[in-house]
Amino acid sequence: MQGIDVEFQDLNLSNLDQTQIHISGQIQPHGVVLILKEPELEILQVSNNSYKELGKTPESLLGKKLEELLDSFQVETIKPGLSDENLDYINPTKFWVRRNGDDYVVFDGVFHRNPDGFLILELEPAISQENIPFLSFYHLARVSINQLQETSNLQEFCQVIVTEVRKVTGFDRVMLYKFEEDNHGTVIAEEKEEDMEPYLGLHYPASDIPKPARKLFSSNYIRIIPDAKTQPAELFPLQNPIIDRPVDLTFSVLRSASPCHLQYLENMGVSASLTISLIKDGKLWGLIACHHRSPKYVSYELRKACEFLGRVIFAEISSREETEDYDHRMRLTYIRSILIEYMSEEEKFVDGLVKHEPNLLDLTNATGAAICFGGNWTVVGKTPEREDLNFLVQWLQKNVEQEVFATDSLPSIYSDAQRYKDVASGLLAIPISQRNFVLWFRPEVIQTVNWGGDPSKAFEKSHSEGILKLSPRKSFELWKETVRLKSLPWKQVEIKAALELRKAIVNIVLRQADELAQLARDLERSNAELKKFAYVASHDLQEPLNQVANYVQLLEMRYEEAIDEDGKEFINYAVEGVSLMQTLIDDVLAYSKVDVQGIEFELTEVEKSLEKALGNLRNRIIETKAEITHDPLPIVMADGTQLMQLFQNLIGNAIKFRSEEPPKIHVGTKRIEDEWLFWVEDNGIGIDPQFSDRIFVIFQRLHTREEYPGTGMGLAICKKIVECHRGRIWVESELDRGSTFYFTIPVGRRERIINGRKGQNNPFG
Ligand code: BLA
Repeated sequence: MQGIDVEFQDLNLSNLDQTQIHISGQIQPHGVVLILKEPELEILQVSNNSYKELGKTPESLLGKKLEELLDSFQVETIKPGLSDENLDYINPTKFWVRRNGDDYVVFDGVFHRNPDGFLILELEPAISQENIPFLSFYHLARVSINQLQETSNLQEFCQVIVTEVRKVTGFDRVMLYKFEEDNHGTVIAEEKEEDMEPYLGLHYPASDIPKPARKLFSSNYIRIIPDAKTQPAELFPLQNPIIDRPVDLTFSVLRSASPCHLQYLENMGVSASLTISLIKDGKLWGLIACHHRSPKYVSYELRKACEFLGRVIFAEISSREETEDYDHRMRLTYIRSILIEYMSEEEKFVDGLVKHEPNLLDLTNATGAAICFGGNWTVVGKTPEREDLNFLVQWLQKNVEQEVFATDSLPSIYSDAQRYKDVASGLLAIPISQRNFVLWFRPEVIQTVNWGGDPSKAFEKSHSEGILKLSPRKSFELWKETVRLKSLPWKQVEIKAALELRKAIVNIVLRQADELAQLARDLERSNAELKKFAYVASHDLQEPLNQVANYVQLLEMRYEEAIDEDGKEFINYAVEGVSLMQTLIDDVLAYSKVDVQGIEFELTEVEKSLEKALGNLRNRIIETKAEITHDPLPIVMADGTQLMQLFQNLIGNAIKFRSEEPPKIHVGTKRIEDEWLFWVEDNGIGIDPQFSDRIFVIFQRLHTREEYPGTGMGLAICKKIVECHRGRIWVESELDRGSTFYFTIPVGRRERIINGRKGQNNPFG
């Protein structure tokens, strides 16, 4: 609201919201209010216009019983009705009051019990000329409802309501006033005298009908001000003698409207008004507001008929609104179910939301959408730049706690968004978890809103006798506002659809996390089993194996004479078997020992590891006349012993699977981005490419043991070593053309260095 400084604005609004209009003690002077004590119906308070209306001074009535005013015959007829909770059955009752001699006045008497527990009788002069015979509720409602059923849309329907209400009440102007989300309101249908200025389509600020007033309308469905210009009457005494304070007049039909509102009506040129509340789902949805330029009295029956009409008709409005929503809702439900299906079919559920038709955009009728998941953005349609998205998410993390957040004016609450208002003036967001979000966007749509008077000057302040007084604006002339930085609003069904999608995503993410955890558990279990096996192998198998070896040797020594050639051959087989088993056990042990936790990362000179491996292979190198060369080798973060074992296995294989020629082996290296690539190239027998994956699998052999001895564990161990260093290993080869084994080792990363046990003075930091 421009033109009003913040402090003053706050002061005003809180004033507006605290006015206690229901306990003012003031009533409209065309009727008389009596506060009664039950069961004797003693008069505790009476409005101070009693002499004018009833010919009796307030003082003369206090402490008297009701029958002294109305005579006992009339009171006896209503007494049975008063014993009922629901006083509607006796409302209204016609009462004859003798003013003077034979001067009788007829009143419509209406009873209610107020929140303090008092019985309140309100007497309004009966209006005989309004006693239209065809005016039964049934007739009124039937005519109107028949009309209503012929209308096809909500707009037309609202128009029929105002036409019908105007027809039966004769007000100069009848409007349907609908409250918006922020409590400001719009006239959505109007029927009026031709010479009056139209209010149709105009918006009115929330402060025109302050919160206490709106609250009252939710319990009191119909209110009349027949003459806004009269001076109110007051209850006498003002304080109720039993509770020592003014009584609550919430449900009173004669309660005087607040001076502010009376001024409002005067400024609008209105003398009489009738207002009917329209309640949907327990909330004030709107009002039927009737204006008359001159004073106008409306009988209790007619008012009730209008209230009835309002309720019946409004039930129909609600159900129409819902049907209009229904088709949209069904379509969104359908889209959601398809998205869920896509999500569960895709490997990454996010792809399911954007790759197909319909996609995320269709779910909320957005022009852009972005998903932040696991630190990555996936976008569809028009969205802000990644960098802007990152900042936006940070802002959401700080400011949004609920499961769904929607705004049609992001730039007005997050100023950064002004730069990209053309794609994201509207934002609908669902947090999936602390860091993961789905966001939908809508562009700015510049709109013109027509206000009934300048909304920034909705009311004025004035000081009289040191008291701050608020008065409504004088001019209700059309005031055009250009609204910028706003998108079309998100509909409730769309927000709900987003919320439903959130549930589905959360389920999918949870399920995937569950599957991952299960995989990790399986892996851990198989590792544990392997370790257990290795332990058993090394201890339990070793014992009997030693025993077999020892006894076979003993047999050979002691019975050398007795055993023939065949027997010796058999013993040899047994010894070979034992030694093969020994190697197998050693290899399985070696394999099981390679695991991430066991790795000692440190700065390792690769050359040193290679040299050690060559040292271990010395005999075989000499035997086979192998020629081994290498590039200058780097320093890497690795476990030196395992690196040595890796080279030993790879070079050992190159020698073992040599061709006719003496082996020529080269160890090469090259830095590729943040990895070191190493290779061991030989001129051996090569490997058929179809087996290039199989050779790395535990216990897999391509050749018989007779051709090439070994357990088939070597390359499996190599693979495990490389993988524990977060690298990859593969082979490129062709039969008879030699093989090249490649593997990578990532260059040392900072976190690894910091977490590493011995890596304090590291050159890669
Ligand atoms: C009440 N204000 C109302 C009511 C309406 C409006 C319909 C209910 C009237 C009733 O219950 O009989 C406003 N009337 C409108 C609007 C249109 C219309 C928007 O015809 C549009 C066509 N109002 C102000 C300011 C104050 C204020 C500045 O503008 C307070 C300082 C107060 N309005 C106010 C109060 C009531 C009210 C207190 C309740 C009246 C009462 O029941 O006592």
